[in-house]
Amino acid sequence: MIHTKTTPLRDSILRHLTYSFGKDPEHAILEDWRMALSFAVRDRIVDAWFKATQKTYETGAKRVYYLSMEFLIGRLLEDGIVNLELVDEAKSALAEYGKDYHEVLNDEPDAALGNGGLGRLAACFLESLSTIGCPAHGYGIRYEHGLFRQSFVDGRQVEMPEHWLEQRHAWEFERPEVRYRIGFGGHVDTRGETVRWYPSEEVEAEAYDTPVVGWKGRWANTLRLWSGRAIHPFDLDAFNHGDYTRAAAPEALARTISRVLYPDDTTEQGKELRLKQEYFLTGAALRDILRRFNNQFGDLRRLPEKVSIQLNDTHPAIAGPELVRILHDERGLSFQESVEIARGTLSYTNHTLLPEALETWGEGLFGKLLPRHLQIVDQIDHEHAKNFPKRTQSMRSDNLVKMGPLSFVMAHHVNGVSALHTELMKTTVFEELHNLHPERIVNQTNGVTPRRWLLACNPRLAGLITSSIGEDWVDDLGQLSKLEPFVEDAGWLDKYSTIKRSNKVELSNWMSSAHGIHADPDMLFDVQIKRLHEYKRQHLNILETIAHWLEIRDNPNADWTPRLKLFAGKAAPGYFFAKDIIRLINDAAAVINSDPMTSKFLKIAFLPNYNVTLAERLVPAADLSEQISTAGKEASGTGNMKFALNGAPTVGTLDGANVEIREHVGAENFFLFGMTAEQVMERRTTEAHARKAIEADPRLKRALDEIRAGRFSPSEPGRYEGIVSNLEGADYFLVCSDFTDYWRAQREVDASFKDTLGWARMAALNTARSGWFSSDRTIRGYMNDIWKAESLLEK
Ligand code: NBY
Repeated sequence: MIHTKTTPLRDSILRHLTYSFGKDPEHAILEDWRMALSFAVRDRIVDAWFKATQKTYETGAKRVYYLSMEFLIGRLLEDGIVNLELVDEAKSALAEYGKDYHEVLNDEPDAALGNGGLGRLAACFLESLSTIGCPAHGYGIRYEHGLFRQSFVDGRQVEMPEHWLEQRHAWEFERPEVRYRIGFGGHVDTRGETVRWYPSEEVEAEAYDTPVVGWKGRWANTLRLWSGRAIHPFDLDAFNHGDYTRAAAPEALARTISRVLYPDDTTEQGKELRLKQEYFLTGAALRDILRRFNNQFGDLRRLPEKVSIQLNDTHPAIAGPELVRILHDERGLSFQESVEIARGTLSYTNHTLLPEALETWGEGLFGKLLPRHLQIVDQIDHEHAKNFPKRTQSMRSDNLVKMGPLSFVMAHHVNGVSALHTELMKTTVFEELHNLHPERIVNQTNGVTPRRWLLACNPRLAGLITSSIGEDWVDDLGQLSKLEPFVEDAGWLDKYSTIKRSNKVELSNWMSSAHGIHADPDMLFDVQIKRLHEYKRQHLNILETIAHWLEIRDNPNADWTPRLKLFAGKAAPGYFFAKDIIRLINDAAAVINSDPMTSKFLKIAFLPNYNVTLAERLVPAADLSEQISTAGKEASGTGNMKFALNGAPTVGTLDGANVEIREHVGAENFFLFGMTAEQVMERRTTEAHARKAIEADPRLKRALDEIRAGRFSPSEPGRYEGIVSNLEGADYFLVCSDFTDYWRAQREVDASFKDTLGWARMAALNTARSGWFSSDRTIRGYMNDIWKAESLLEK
C-alpha cells in the first residue's frame, strides 16, 4: 500500500502496528503505539523527501552542507506531526484506539546529541533550511550515548550514561551501502610531485539518514550521521586460537569513535579521541559530498559554484586541509588551486571568544594522527605568511595547531552569531586576521525555529496568535508585529494572561507529579536554564536570591512579590566550580523552601536533567527570563530568544543577542542591568574590585557571610569557601561588581509584576516584537551573504 495523503492516519497506524511491529491493538505496549504513529508520520515525510531530492537533482541547484559535531535535535515525533499539520488527526486517531496523544509523545527518547546552544542552533537551522526549501544536508556523528543524564544526590550533580538508542528509534534509515574508510596515523610518501598518505589504522564510517521536514511538508532535507564500525569486524584467527577478547577487539575499537559525545561545552581538552572524532566526521562528510558532486557535475573547479560547506565552530576545521589533500594529492590539482577551491567552498561560524574554548592541538598528537594534514597546514601557513609576514595570530605557533586561525584562513566568510559578538571578534581573537582580510567577517545573528519554539511547545499562545492575525506568522515570523494593536485591548490581554497562567498550571502539575515539587502558579516564575558556567553567572542569581530571602525575613509582613526561582542545567563533569554552584543552589533551596516565614514569597527549584524536552515545558510557562552573563562573554544566546517569543521579558545584561532583543522589544520592556562589555574590561583593571563592591553593598556582604558561615551547609560550614573566596578575590566574571544593579533590576521586576495588566502588555509586546529572531531569518542571511544558495520552493 502506498501511503499517500489520502490514507487516513488511523489506518496507517494500525497497518504499521500490525505489519511493521507484529502486534495487535490488544497486545501493543506504549512503545509500539509510539513507533506505529511515528512510522505513519514518517511515511508522509518520506514522500516530501523524495520530491525534494528529485527537484534538487533536476535543477542542478547549489547544495549547502552543515558540518557539526553536535545536533541537539530532541524529540522528533511532535515536530513531524506539527509541521505536517496532523495534530488533530493524530489525537483523534489515537483516541479511537484508547490511547492518549501526549502519553504517546512522551514515550519518545530525547536525542541529546549536543551540549547546548551550538548543537540546538544546528537543529533549528536544519528545520529552517527545510521550511525555506534550501537544498541542504546536515553531517554529524551518530553518538551511541548523547549528553550524560543528570541527577542530584544530596544536592550534588551525579552523571549517568545516556542511552537514547536503547528504546526503538523511529527516524533513521541505515545506509549500509554508504560507507567510507577513514584512516589515521601511518606515514607520508613523497616521490617528486606525488605525495601520498598511507594510514596505519582505518575505520569505516557508515551513514544513517534522518529526514528533516519543514513547515507544511513542502520540503525535507537530510541529517546524515556517521557511525563507526570495523573494516574487519572479527578476528577469526584470534577466535580460532581461543582468544575471544582479541577476536572482538577490532570492532570494539572502531566503535569507540562514535561511542559518546564529549560533554565539555567550553574548556578545550585536546584529547586524542576527540581529534579522531573530528576527522572521522569531516573525512566521511567530504568523501560523500565529493562523490555526490562528481556524479552530478564532475569538474572540481566548479565546486565553489555548486557546494557550500559551513563549519559549525572549529570542530570540523580539519575540512580545510583534508579538502586540499584530496584535491591536490588524490586529484592532482596544484596546491595553490586546491587551496583556492577549498576556500571558495568553506565558511566558518565562531561561537565563542572565551580563550579556554578555542581549539588547539599539540603538533605531536596532530602529526601522529594526521601526518599529511600537518604538512598541509604548515604549507598553508607558509603561503599565507608570504603575503602577510607579520603574524601574531598564526595557526602554527607555540608548537600547536590552532584551529581558529586555520579556519579563518581557509574560509571565504567567517561569521559571528550576534552583532556585539561579531564586533568583538574583529577587535580581539581575530583582530590581526581581520585587518588582513577586512571583508571576511560578517554577522549572522542567531535565531530559533518558531515551529518547535512556539507553535508546538505553546499551542495555547499559538492559537491566540492565529485567531488574531491568521496563520501566516508560522513561516513569516515578522508578522507577529500585527499583534501590536491588540496589546491595547484589555480583553485580548486578558486572554494572553490566561494562557500564560494555564501554561504555569500545566508546568506546576508536571513538576509536582514528576519531581514532587509544589509550586503556586500565582507566583512570578523566574527561570534560568542553560549550561552551568561561571560566565553565565548562576551564582549571581542565587546570591541575589539569598539576599532577597534575608530581606524578607527582616520584614516578613511587607507586600513582597511572590517568586519561584527555577533553575536547570548541566555542568561539565570535570568543571568542579560549576558543580559547586549547583550544590549551593540545591542547598539554599533546601533551607529557604522550608522556612515558614518566607515560603509564601520565595521558593527555589533546580530541576534535574535539563534537555530540549524540559525546555519545551519551561519556556511557555516563564514570566521572567534570566540572561545575566558578564557582558562580552555570551556570544549570542538562543534561550533568550525563546523566552521573549513566548512572552517572558528579560532581566539581562548588554551581552550577545540580548542587545538586539532589547532593541526590538523596546527598552521599556526589558530589565537591563550591569556593566557594558567595555566597562567590564575597564573594571577588571580596578584594584580589588570585588572587595570594593562588597564593602559598598551590605546586602551582598550579608549573603556572602551567611554562605561562608554554613547557613546552607550546617554539617560542613566550609563547603562553599571556594566560591566565596573566589568572589571576594579575583571574581573574574564580576559577580560582585554587577550585584547591586542586578538587585535594583529585580526590585523593578517585583514592582512591575504587581501591575497585572501592565505586565501582560509587556509580555505581549515581547511576543509581538520577537519575529526577527526566527531562524528562518538567520538562514536567509546565510543563503544571501555567505552561501549564495537559493530556495527551490520560491521558483
Ligand atoms: O553557541 C554557544 C554560545 O555559548 C552561545 O552564546 C550561542 O548562542 C550558541 C549558538 O551560537 N556555544 C556552545 O554551545 N558551545 C558548545 O556547546 C561547545 C561544545 C563543544 C565544544 C566547545 C563548545 N568543544 O570544544 O568540544
